[in-house]
Amino acid sequence: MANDYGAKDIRVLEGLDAVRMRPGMYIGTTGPRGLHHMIWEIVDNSIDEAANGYASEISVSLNRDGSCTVSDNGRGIPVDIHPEQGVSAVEVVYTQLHAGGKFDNKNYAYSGGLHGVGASVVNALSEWVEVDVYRDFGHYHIRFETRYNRRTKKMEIGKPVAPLEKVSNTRKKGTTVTFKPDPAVFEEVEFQYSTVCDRIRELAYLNAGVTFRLTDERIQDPAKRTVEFCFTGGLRDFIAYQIAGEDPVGDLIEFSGEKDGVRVRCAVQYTNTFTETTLSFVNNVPTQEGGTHEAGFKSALTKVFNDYARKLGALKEKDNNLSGDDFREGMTCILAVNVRQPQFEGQTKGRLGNTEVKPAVEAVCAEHLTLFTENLKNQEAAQRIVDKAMTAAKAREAARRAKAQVRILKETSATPLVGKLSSCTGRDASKNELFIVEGDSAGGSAKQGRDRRYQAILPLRGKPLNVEKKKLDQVLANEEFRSIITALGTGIEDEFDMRRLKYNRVIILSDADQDGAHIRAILLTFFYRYMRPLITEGHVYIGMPPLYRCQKGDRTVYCYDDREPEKAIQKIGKGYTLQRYKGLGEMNPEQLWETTMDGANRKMMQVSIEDAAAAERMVTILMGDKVDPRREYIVQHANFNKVDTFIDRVNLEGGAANGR
Ligand code: 0RA
Repeated sequence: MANDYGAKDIRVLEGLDAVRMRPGMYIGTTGPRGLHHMIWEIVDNSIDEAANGYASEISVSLNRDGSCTVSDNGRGIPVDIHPEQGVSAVEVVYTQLHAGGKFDNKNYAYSGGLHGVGASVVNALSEWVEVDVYRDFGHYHIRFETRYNRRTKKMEIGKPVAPLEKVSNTRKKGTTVTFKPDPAVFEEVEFQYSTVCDRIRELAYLNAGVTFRLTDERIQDPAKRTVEFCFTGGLRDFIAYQIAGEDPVGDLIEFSGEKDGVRVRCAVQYTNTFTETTLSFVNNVPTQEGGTHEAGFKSALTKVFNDYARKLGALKEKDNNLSGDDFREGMTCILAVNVRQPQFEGQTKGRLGNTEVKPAVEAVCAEHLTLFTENLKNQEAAQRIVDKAMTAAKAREAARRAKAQVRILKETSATPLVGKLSSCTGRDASKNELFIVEGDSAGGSAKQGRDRRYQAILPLRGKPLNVEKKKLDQVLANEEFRSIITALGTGIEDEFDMRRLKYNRVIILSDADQDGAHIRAILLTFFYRYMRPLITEGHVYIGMPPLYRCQKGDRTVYCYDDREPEKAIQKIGKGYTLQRYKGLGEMNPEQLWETTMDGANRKMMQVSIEDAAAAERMVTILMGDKVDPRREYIVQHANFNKVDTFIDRVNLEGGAANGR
C-alpha cells in the first residue's frame, strides 16, 4: 500500500477547510442522512476496536444540546506525541484528513465505513468536538472548535482550543467522543431517534457479543431513555428478528468462511411466505442495491440446489434448471462480507462493485451450502426447499400468463379505462395526480371537488386483497389492483417502466381509523412489492385529511391532530362548533378540496424507503398472518389518528411534504 500513492493520499495535504467547502464529498449529503452519517463515522472507529477484540461495549447518547456522545471501553486513542507532527496522536487523528489508525490498511484489515475518513471529517463539520481518552492510567482531554477569528477575519475549522491535557489518574480504559454538528453545514441538525436506534440494533446483530447502548437524553421519562442491544447469536438472531415470527420452513442455514481476503458470513432461513428478503452488508455498511457479493451468493444457491434437485430426482434429465428466483421465494438471507477496499457504486452508493468479490463469495457459499445439502440431518429441510422452489416455478408460470394479460391491458390503454377511474383532462403526466380514495362516497366527493384538469380519482370499494399472502397471479386477478395497474400505465415488477407513468403523484386517501390504516398498509405493500421505484423515486404520497373542523360564523379552522382543536378553540373564541370527521365520506366536495386536495393548502406525506430492512420487517409484521407480533407492533407504534406514525415506521419514512 505504501507505494500505491494516489489522489486520495493527496487529500492529506489539504486541511479541514476542504471538508467544509464540499461536505457532500465526504459524507454524501448535508441532509438527514449526512447528519446521521456523522454518528456512524465515530461509531465505526469504536466498532473497529471491538472487532479487533479490544472493546466490548459501545454507547451512543443523543444529548439535549444537540450533541452526540460515542464511547467505548477499548484501548483508547494513543496520546503520545506524534514524532513528525509534534502534537498528540489524538490531535492528529482529529485534525488531519486520512489520519488515524485506519490510514493504512495494516492495522485494521477490514475497516473503513462508507468513506473511511472518519474523525477529522466529523470535526470539520461540527461546531465543537471533545475527546476524552482513558489509557496508560490517565484521563486525557482535548477540545476542538470551529469559529470565526476576528483578528484574522477567517473561519477556523476544528482547531484545538489547547493541547491534549492530562486531567487525572485513572485505571479506566476507553475513548469518549462528543460532537455537535454545525447548523451552518447541515440542513437539519436534530438526530432522529428511530433512525439511530434501528441502525444500532443492526450493528449489534452484525457485531455479535458487543453490547450497544443507546441513550436519548431528550426523552422526559428517565426510565425510557436507554435501550441496550447485545446479540450473542449475531446473524442468527438477526434472522429471527427479521422474519418476525413467520413460520420457518426447514432449519436455519448459517455459515462463515474466508477466501482471497474476503470474509463471508451468511444466514438463510426459509419461511412459508412468498417473498425474498436479502439484506446484505459490506464492512457493516448496508448495500441496499446489492452488488457482486449478492451475485456470488445467489449464483451459489441456485447451482447447489439445482444439483441437489437432480440428485433427488425432483428434476429429471430433460427438465430445465429451476431459476434463481424460484429458490429464493420465501427466503430471508443475511449476507455480511468484509472486503479490504470496497468500491461502492450506484445512486446511493448502495451497491458493491468489486468484481473479485463475486467468485470469492460464490466459492465460500457453494462449499457450505453443499455441505448443508449433504448432511443427513438436513435432508428434510433441503427437500422442503426444493419442493418450495418447484411450487414457485409452477406459480411463476401462472404469473407469467397473468402478466401477459397485464401487458395487453397496458398496450390497449386507448380503450376506456376499467371500472371506476375518473381520469383528468390534462395530458402532461408530470403535472397529473391520481387519488386512490377509500370508499365510494368519499370517491364521489373527490370527483366533484377535484381540479379535473390534472387530478384523477380512483375510488376503492371495500378492502383490497392483502398482497403479502398472495401470489402474483392472484394479485392480478383482483379488480382493485388491476384498476391501479391499468391507471398507472407502468406495468409491474421487472416490466415496470417509469417512463410510462401517467401520474407524477399517486396519493392514497383513506380514513384515519383502523380500516383506513389497513388499506393504506395494503396499498403500500403492493407498491413496495410490485412497483418499488414508484416509492424510491418519491411518487407515492399519503394524503392527510383533517380530523376536526372548528367553525364560528365565517371562520373555519381545520385540525389535523388531536391536540390542535384545543388551540383552535382558544383562537376562535366562544360560540364555536366543533365537528369531528369520522371518515372522508363526511366531507362535502368543497371541504375535501379545500383541506385535502388543493395543492395550495393540503398536507401530504411523501413515502420513501430509508431503510429497506425496517420496511421489510414492517411489511412482514403488518401483513403477515401472525396475529401476536402484529398486535404487539400496532400497540407499540400505531396511533391510527396520526398517519405519520405509521409512515414513520415503514420508514417508508415520511418527510412531511407540502403538496406542491
Ligand atoms: C489506533 C491505535 C490504538 C487505538 C486506536 C487506534 C483506537 C481508536 C479509536 C477510536 C475510537 N475508539 C478507539 N479506540 C482505539 C491503540 C494502540 C495500542 O494501544 O497499542
